[in-house]
Amino acid sequence: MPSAKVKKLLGWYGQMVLIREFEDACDRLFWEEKQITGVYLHLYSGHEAVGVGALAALTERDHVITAYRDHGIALARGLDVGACMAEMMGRVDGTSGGKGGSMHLADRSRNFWGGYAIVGGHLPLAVGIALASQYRGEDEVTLCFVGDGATNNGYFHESLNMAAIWDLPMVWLIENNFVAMGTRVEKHAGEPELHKRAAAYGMKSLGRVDGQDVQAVHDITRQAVKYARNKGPVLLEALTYRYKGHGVSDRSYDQRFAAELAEYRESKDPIELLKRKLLQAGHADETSLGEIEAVQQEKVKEAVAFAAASPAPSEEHLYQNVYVETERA
Ligand SMILES: Cc1ncc(C[n+]2csc(CCOP(=O)(O)OP(=O)(O)O)c2C)c(N)n1
Repeated sequence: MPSAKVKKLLGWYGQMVLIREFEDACDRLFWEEKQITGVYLHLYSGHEAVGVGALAALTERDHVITAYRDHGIALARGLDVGACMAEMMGRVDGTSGGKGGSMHLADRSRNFWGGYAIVGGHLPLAVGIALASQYRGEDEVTLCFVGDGATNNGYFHESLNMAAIWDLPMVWLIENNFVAMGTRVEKHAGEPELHKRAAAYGMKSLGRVDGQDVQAVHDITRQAVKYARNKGPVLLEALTYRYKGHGVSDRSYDQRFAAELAEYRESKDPIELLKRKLLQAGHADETSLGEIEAVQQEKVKEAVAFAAASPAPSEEHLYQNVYVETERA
């Protein structure tokens, strides 16, 4: 029987493979099979260790919110794979009834608040969620993922400032993949060491972590969550790498960043790094990891079949969740 620690690592391996497989399927469903349509599809491939490592540091009662690169975070939070895929395809069984699409996965039952398209727009919402926890005296932490580009948005300043002055129980986790659409962090940020921004708000910073190392991300996020639960907000920065273009409309990323992409894929891939660690420590062999991979591939296959069989929302759905129904006195 594997120890609890090994079980945890194997679980993370499975989650990371699930995310990679899910994103590969989305890519295929968009470009080849044309079952995912529209102009927005931002894949999480390459970032897996950040989402998986960080979310493993939360309890179920904690809250999670992110931007539009949300598939991997939704899956790591345990959202139903079929419902996520149905949302991608705009089907009624999707997490948002098929009306949100790729950028708007959400599930209140898991305290996963989405999925937001406006850069930085979810940061004030994160403050609101954490303020509600504090106001109600609930022992909950809000984890907010932030893109490197989003740190230059006015929302970032206002939200971190408010979190600091109100001592809100929150963790701000910057996923620095070095590029905002196509602009490198050194070109878009006056201070490219983004974790240093905490100083401007008198906020606790835990500095930078290697976002390709799932264990390292987990350890530092655990520390951050503990601090946030007892003392107040924390900022930390994970260095990671995006394998695909900004979204499906970004067609030249592969050529522009070819050398760096190859380097990450060959020697810094988060899944391969964990695989190597498991093999070297004798915690797993190729066969047992292959079995885990096959289970995740099957899950994605079933999710695609489930989504394909789900109908599109009807005209009546168009009017649902638009206005709050209230009783008139
Ligand atoms: C307020 C606003 N400005 C601009 C955009 C267009 N836009 C979409 S994503 C993006 C870049 C954000 O990059 P980053 O925060 O680093 O996230 P990443 O895509 O790397 O995950 C921009 C400028 C937008 N959606 N919202």
